[in-house]
Amino acid sequence: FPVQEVLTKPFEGQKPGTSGLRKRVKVFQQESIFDAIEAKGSTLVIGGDGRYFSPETVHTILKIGSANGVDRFIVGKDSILSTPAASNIIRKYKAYGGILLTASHNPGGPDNDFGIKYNVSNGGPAPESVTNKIYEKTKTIKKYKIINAPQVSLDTIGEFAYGPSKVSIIDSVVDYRILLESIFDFPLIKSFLTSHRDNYRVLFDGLHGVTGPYAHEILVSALGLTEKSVQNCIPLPDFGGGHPDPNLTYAHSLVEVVEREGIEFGAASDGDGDRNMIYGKGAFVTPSDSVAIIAHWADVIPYFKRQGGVKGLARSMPTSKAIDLVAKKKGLECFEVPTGWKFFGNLMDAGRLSICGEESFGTGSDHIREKDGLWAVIAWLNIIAAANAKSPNKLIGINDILQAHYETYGRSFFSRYDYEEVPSDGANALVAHLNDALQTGSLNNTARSSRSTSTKFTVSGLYDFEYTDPIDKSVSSNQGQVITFSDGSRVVFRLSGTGSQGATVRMYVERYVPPEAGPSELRRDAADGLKGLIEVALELSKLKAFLGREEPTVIT
Ligand code: VG1
Ligand code: CO
Repeated sequence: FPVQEVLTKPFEGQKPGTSGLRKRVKVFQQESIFDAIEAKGSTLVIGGDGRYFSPETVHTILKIGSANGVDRFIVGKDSILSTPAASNIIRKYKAYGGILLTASHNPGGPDNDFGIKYNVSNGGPAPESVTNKIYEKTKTIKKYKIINAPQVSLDTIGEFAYGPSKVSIIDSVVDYRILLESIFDFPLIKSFLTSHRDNYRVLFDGLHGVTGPYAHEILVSALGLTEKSVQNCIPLPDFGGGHPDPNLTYAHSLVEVVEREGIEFGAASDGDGDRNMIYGKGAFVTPSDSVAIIAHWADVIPYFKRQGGVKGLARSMPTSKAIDLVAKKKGLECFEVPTGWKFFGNLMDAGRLSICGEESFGTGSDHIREKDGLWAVIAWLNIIAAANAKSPNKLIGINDILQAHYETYGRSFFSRYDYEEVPSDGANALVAHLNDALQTGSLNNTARSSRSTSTKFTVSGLYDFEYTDPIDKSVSSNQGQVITFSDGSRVVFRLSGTGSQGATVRMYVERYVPPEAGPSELRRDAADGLKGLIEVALELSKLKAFLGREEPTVIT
């Protein structure tokens, strides 16, 4: 297998975003990962969500990686490894890094998206120092090395020589099951679910993403649920034409069945398995609450007991401050990082962070270095089983857990408006408008009343979020513009870093209501509780005029 050098040229627009590089399949070119890392003599993990173009890309990576001196490739069978499973494999087998073929929840297929995430040896997404280096190489690349090896089959578990390297095809799910079994109280969950087969039903929807086989293994094989408790659990290259994003808009296949059959506990995950949604009949858990609740209940999860308790908590900046209140009550450190899981890794590696989350349906802990969809689902089942063990006479469900939480901590009403694929000019003008207000202070102390609710909101400040990593002191600027109000409410504007077409603007709104407000206030519908603030935010930002959009594409 002689190594050949192939001439090439730089391609534009290869800068990895919030979580890897995402492009339409048709424009996906090549990446310069191997020029930016020291792969020689190393072990690399390869996997992904099984989307269209994945097997072809695995072969390309094997050929280029081998020519660059990679010693061993650990590849998920059929090129499948969920993002959390891959993070676990990298850590468990002490690999140098991993290449994940996924564009997460973006639709797949020949006319949709493909993507590449590169993870480093702690199992987490490459930090900006690494992605910047890769990006620099994409701008100057002139040639790459490749060996001319024949295609190998990815569908049989086993080990074989590949040019100068070795390839191990591994079972995609077994290590992950072992991991979750070591974290949660499986016997407790299993006994609760088996004794409530008829009045506490579970439904998991894989949305034809990568999580299906994992969910089947854990819910059916390990926890003893019936086949009826999982649906859409066969990974498909185009996700069955769907949009594998676990929220109330895109996961309608779950919402429909949960509502129709009155299922008590429903859940879904995204294309690559790192996101989750918890949704039972009439009970939606907003991700910002979900992570706060898991943190509150952490002592029923054996993993955290074994660790000697929870070390610290964290959230991404736009995520609601519900978790901050749990941290305060428990006397724990709480960090606010920019959007993107890569910012949690250093804190975890330094032993200062155990549980964290993002409003975008990402929840996780330091058991790996990625957000973890099924981890969150099983965490919730563990909490529900534990709560019921303490309540022999009344069945405790999702809503009971939520209401009890609000009564203790108060409630942070939270919502996100996404304006997808808007013209870049409009998005930039919106950013400029807010920057101007920031510099001149023109919005400070302006009071606006919402027309429909007549609640008054007074601007108390406006800033551009910048983060200094407490561990390596690296600085990330321009991570979102925040307007704060005198009642503690806040609105955040951010440009998405994961889109593949045009610009996507996200507006995040948060309003806190203390426990004293009483049950009827605390129980309000989120849209209702936020109505006034949203009106004021849209007016102050002039968003509709800048973006030329009346309504957002998605509301979560
Ligand atoms: C979005 C989310 C962010 C998340 C990222 C990757 O990024 O807002 O919270 O970490 O997706 O998730 P952005 O830049 O578009 O807002 V995944 O499951 O798509 O890897
Ligand atoms: Co994802």
